[in-house]
Amino acid sequence: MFENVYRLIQSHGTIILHRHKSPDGDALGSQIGLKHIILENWPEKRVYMVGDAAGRYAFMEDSVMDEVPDEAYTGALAIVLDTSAKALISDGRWPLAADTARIDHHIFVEQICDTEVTDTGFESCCGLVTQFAVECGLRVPRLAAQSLFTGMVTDSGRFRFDSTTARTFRLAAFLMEQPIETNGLYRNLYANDLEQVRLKAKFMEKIRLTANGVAYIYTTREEMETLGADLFTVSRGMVGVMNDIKGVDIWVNFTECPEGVACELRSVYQNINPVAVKYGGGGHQKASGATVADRQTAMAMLSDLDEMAGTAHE
Ligand SMILES: [Mn+2]
Repeated sequence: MFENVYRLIQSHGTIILHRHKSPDGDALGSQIGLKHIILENWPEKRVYMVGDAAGRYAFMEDSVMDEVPDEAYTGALAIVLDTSAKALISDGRWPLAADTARIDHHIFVEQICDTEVTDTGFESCCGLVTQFAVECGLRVPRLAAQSLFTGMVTDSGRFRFDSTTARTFRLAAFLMEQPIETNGLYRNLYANDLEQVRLKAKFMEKIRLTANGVAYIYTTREEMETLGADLFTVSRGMVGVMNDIKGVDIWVNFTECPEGVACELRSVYQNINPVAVKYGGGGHQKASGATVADRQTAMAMLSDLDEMAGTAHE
């Protein structure tokens, strides 16, 4: 599957690694991981990582991006990782490279590079990069293994999401041949600020249930002003307080915002995406979002979800 990518890497002295904007653990993990696999196996090559800053993943080792002049792209190979669309690539200079390649696990949107390896059967792009190393018999040094493992963990919800397969564990086991530090990794990923823990406690108190057991939280604009937290922190950040409640298989977080009401929908078994789409939103089968005009529309969405919860999923 990776013969062409292997040949491209082998035939270029300079390789510049791109990934999507606002990087997550998988984007950075595949970038850092591939960099150190290349350097370990071809020490004479120059490998650069470009893109916006690591943000909340700045704890990852070697996650500071390189300052690369335009001239570096002349004759170089650019590899785009973990990105499904051109508009999402961080650092738009990738077409300046002599050759381009992409490794990705998202649903196919468009062709971006001359050579592409995309496979939605992988839980993460890090899984694909690990598969590349295994298939090509490349050495994977500790730092590469640590980075790739991080991306596998974050994109698979710590090996919990449906995308997790036997292969995921085989590749994770291969990476764990290296001395990966998991305790510190999980601490960095899951430890919250005390302030955030207190905010979560407030939101747990706000959980309500519909007749058929859909959990929901509704936060008004007045409450938002008192909380002093931004929309993302409340809407995306607090929907998780309804995770893992026995008997609750569908839940939704409503947050009033200047555009109306932000809705974050989640489910364990059922496909709630059509409900999000019906109200002008989108996303995935078990995690979707929409912004509706007002409280009344939000409540109409809630009753649609309640109706769905009333029908057995088996
Ligand atoms: Mn990914």
